[in-house]
This record gives sequence, C-alpha cells and structure tokens, in this order.
Amino acid sequence: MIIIGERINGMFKDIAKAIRDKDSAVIQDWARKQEQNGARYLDINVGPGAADPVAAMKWLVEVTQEVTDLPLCLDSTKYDAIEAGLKICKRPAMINSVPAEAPKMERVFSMAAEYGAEVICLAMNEEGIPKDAESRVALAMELVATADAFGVPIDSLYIDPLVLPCNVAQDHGPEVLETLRQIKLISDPPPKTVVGLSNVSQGTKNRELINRTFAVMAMANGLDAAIADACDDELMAAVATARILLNMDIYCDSYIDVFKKG
Ligand code: THG
Repeated sequence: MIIIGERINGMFKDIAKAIRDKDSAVIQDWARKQEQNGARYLDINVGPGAADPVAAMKWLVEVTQEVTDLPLCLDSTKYDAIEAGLKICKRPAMINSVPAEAPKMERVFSMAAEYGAEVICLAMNEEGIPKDAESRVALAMELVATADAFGVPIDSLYIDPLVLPCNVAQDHGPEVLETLRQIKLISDPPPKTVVGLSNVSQGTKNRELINRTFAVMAMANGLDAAIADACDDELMAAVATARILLNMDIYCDSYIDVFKKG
C-alpha cells in the first residue's frame, strides 16, 4: 500500500505556526522524517486558518521540494491554491481532491489533463456523503466517466470512499470497506483507491490502534493508498505485515526493515 504522509497539514498547530512564521525548518523536518519512514507521497494542506491559501501552498511546495524528491499530494478545496502548487511542482503531483459535482469536476479534470496530475475523487456530491456502498460506488462511476471525458486516464484516478470517525458514524465502516471492494469491479482496469486513514479515529481514545486495525481491514478489501501517519511505526509494521499476508511482497525474516528501505 502506498502511504501518503499526512503530517504537513495546517490542521496541526506546529504546521499552522510554521506557515505564519515562514519557518521552513519545521516543514522540512517533517518532510524528511516521513520520507525516511516509508512515505511515498507527501500530503500538503495549508489548513483551515491560512490567511492567503495560494501563497501558503506555494511556500509549502517550495520548501518541501528543497529537501525531498517525493511527489506531492496537493490537498485543498481552493482550486486556485492547487493550481499555484501544480505550476511549481517539479514532479507530476496528485490533486486532492474533487467531489462528483459538475463545475468542480470540470475545473479539476481540466487541470489534471493540463499538468499530467493524478486525482483523488471523493464519493460525495452536493447532497453530502451517502451511507450505503451502492451510492458511493455510483458516485465513483460518475467521477470515472467524467475524468475519461476530460482525457484523464483511469490509472491516474484514486477513489476515496470517505472515512468518517467511528465514534460518530460507526455504521459507515462496513460500507466503506464494501465500497473499496466494489470499486475494483466498475471498470477494467479499475481506478485505484485511497482513504484518509486518521479520520477513522478522530475524537476517540486509542487512536493508533483504531488506525492500524482499519488499515489492515481496508487493505484486505483492496485499498491501494492511504493518507496516514507515516511516523507511526506500529502502523507501518502492520502495513508491511498485511502486504506479506496478502501475498503482495515475498516473505523474508527482515521484511519490516526491507519495507522501510522502500
Ligand atoms: N480524504 C482525502 N484527503 C484528506 C482526508 C480524507 N485530507 C485530510 C485528512 N482527510 C487526512 N489527514 C489527516 C490529518 C490529520 C488528522 C486526520 C486526518 C488528525 N489531526 C488531529 C485531529 O484532528 O485530532 C490534529 C490534532 C493535533 O493538532 O495534533 O487526526 O479523508 N482525500
């Protein structure tokens, strides 16, 4: 499974402060740490409180690229901020994200075609996030068909069924897992899948245990990628172990070390 490091996000107080103070060392430390621990992309999100989201996104992309060659996952609902980031990304980036809403799909899929970017597609629309798997899959199909119409190849798409906190939306858990399974049946080749893993434990106790349990359950249902805490060693070990048990990697006694070295 591809880990997209979640930590460069203005939702975290240290990142919000670093953006305000233009303190690049804080951002660059997290970029290096996440890469060293096995992240394959880095999520970049200016957070809800950024005064100038376009300027903040540009600055985060610049300082991150000074210390890592990992591709970036530009995470914003403000498409001007995403486009400003795409313009300066040295490697093809991932756009995070677009819901199944016509004007937003037009804007995002046009940008994706122009910049050769991958796209995270959210199983939601103007009416919100549906509960049942069938409705989530129907939205995924709408996103896949629209991406195709804009010339975005299906292997550039990651469908996100949208994970909600288990303490407020416990009944969504099995629906998310069923959605992951059914996404693999909607086309050949199918789109990839991604989740925001830490959402599942927001506001709960034992967050790490809940995150890593859900991670292996989702992997068993075909999950390809997760925006997650790459610095949680137990999570990374559980992911490496699940890859062995799902026959995605060849077993060796040192498989966890091998996983970390990429
Ligand atoms: N799907 C997609 N993108 C996403 C999400 C998703 N991007 C954002 C988010 N969800 C994934 N990233 C995070 C990052 C942090 C947390 C959860 C998800 C988190 N933060 C602490 C909290 O809210 O309790 C912050 C606390 C602190 O300041 O330390 O849990 O689903 N496509």
